[in-house]
Amino acid sequence: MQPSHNTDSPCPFSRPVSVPTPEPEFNVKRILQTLLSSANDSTICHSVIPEHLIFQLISTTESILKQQPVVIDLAGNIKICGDVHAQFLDVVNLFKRFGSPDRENYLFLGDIVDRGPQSIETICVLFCYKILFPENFFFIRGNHECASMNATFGFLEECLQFYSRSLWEAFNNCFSYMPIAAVIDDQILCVHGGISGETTSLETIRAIERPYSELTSALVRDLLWNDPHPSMMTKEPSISQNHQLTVPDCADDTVQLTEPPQPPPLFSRNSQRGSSFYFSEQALDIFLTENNLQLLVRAHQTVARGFAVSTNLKCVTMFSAPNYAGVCTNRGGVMTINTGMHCSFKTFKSYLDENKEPRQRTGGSQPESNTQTPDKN
Ligand SMILES: [Mn+2]
Repeated sequence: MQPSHNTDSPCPFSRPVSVPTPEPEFNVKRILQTLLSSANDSTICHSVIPEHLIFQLISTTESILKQQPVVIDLAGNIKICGDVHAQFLDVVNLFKRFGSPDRENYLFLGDIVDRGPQSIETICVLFCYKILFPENFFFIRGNHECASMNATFGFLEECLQFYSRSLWEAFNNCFSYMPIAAVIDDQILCVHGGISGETTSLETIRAIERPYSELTSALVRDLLWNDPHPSMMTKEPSISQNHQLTVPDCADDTVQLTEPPQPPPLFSRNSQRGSSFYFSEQALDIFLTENNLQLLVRAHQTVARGFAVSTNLKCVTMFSAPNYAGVCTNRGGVMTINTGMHCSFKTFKSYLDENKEPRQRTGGSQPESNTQTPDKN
């Protein structure tokens, strides 16, 4: 399929991806249209896609993921989104507001499922776009694209309620082939969590073999789970609809930093999350320098403005689930990287914020409300 993008493909793969010849009934455009139409209703529509077609969405997506590397190299001209956490209406709204994936290039930084009300519809829409535009639409894996997490935080429950356990298992098998990182124009590293104390080499990350699991690899777990040390995220830029940050022009940053008495160690235990680590500004400097990179873009943490820039301008956190879990007042953020590595940020309110009418549920019995404390993304 030839995408109608008005920009060059962000994916400089030498070989085009081949999409398997679909069975006659398996019409991805029609499935996508059904999903998008269901978001127009005033009700939450579950089960709008028959299960056998979702199995085909999964197997087709998986075959594409297997043809692309575990670290994807992309060109500029791309929009980057953080966690969306099953907030299907907000994802559809995001595409309406910032451009449909049939025209714009996208990279989602994982945590697509769990927490919110519509994991299945959200991941299916992203899989449809991946199949339709395999070299222009991308996502990497978050810690919730792991069975150990999504068995507990909503996805399994939704699969059992509206489909089956075997569908949940097929999704998770597919997730184990998701890329774990992206590199944009050889300058910007994108992961869900952060860098790892296991390696300072991007080549080691490129060598991760699939299928892979966070349960068997400390490196994978770190990339999915780690956070920047709080000392480097204390200054957020003043909020605006279109904050401008030029990368890599960091040389004349004139912010006066008060040095803490003891800089944090390169990696330290994150007592809030329990089993993951903070990486320090110095650790990030070492990783970026050794790999000739300028910037880390990651997700994984709720940030009030939808995006947060570190004090040294070398770490950006994106979060794209506005009004997260219905209990936070945060906005969602979208980062745009243009050619020339010019980065800009835009924010958006939640669909529910703009449409105050509460939605009714159809398509199955009432699921239990999802009110887990949204502290661990
Ligand atoms: Mn996360």
